[in-house]
Amino acid sequence: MSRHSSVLKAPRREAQRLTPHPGEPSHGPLTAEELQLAVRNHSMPLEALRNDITPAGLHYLLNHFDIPFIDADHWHLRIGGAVQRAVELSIRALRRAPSITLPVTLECAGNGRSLLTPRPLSQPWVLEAVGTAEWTGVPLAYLLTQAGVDDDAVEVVFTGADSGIQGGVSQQFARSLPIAEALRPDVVLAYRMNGTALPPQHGYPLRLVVPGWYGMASVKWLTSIKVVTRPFDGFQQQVAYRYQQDADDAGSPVTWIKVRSLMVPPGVPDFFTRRRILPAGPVMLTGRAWSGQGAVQRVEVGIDGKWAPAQLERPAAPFAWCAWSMPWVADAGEHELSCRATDASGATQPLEQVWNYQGMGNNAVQRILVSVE
Ligand SMILES: Nc1nc2c(c(=O)[nH]1)N[C@H]1C(S)=C(S)[C@@H](COP(=O)(O)O)O[C@H]1N2
Ligand SMILES: [Mo]
Repeated sequence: MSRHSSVLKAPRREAQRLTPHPGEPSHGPLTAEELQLAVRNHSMPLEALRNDITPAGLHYLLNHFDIPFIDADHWHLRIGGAVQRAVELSIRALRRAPSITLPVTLECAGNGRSLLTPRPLSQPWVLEAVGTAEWTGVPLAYLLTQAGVDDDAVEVVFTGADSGIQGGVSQQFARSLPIAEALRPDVVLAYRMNGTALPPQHGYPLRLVVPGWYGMASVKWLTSIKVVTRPFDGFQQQVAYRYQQDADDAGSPVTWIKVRSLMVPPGVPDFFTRRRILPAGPVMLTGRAWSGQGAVQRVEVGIDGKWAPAQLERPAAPFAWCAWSMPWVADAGEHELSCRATDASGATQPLEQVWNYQGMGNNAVQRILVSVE
């Protein structure tokens, strides 16, 4: 018996040794596994920062497992657990319920990960894992109130239809929210994105959208909502999405989006290096800024390390990004452009990366090299 099981275990150990351990930091070049994830999960091209609302096809995408194939006619949302009236709702019933529409900036918590040294092995985002869509759906609070949340409830667990294995753990993608967050009036169960049906890759037929929180909270392909009386200990809650110093550090949970700004790279790119080339003279530098921790209050633009305030527009909604602009007269030569936002909590983007083991919340300032001719 023991001989048999050791024979069975041997190839598995081998496989573990050959496959890079996700999350393990690397000083090496990009791996085939990272490339594989990068082509499945795309970011938003920086030029799309010009749009108030990101067209669905340009919105960033992050799917841990496969996109589930769901027939909405046979799909139901279960709401249960510590509630007085458990229900099962069809998509038609959800579309008949009161709805809200609101623009929300979503950003992946791993945005900026590939810029860290050493680099945590996972989806290798650069800077642009962000997008702002207009989400339409039923306020979660409406359905929870109808179901009647028990007094001893502490969290609400959201489970998606997608499943797979991560960190050796077989799972359906699931995340929880504290009760108080779940009852916020702007947390929405969305069945429309930018005025049309949710695309398959963004959670068809129904997803959660939690304004202000990093993207992992906004569970896609929802199948069940369960009110619980103990904190949820699922993989995506207790193991993934934590600010940790090393593998053994319990760390702290990733929650609200940190303040960040990005600039539309001016001029035109060199195809392969993406380095920018632009003519000398006046140019309007533009971009967007956002934060889940308080309204953006200031954006500064750095030209070769000298900072000056940009003009800020009002955001369309509390958790939608705001536009900023600053005129610059480009003189011939090589320049480094950057931008840095500060929010109402007083938080400012760091000039240097703050490293953590999973590569979470790296909101260090963007730097763009330009050649002015
Ligand atoms: N069911 C499910 N929901 C999910 C995910 C997932 O893999 N499965 N990824 C999460 C993560 S990490 C992010 S950043 C956002 C991305 O949403 P988007 O692809 O619509 O931009 O979805 C979240 N919801
Ligand atoms: Mo994410």
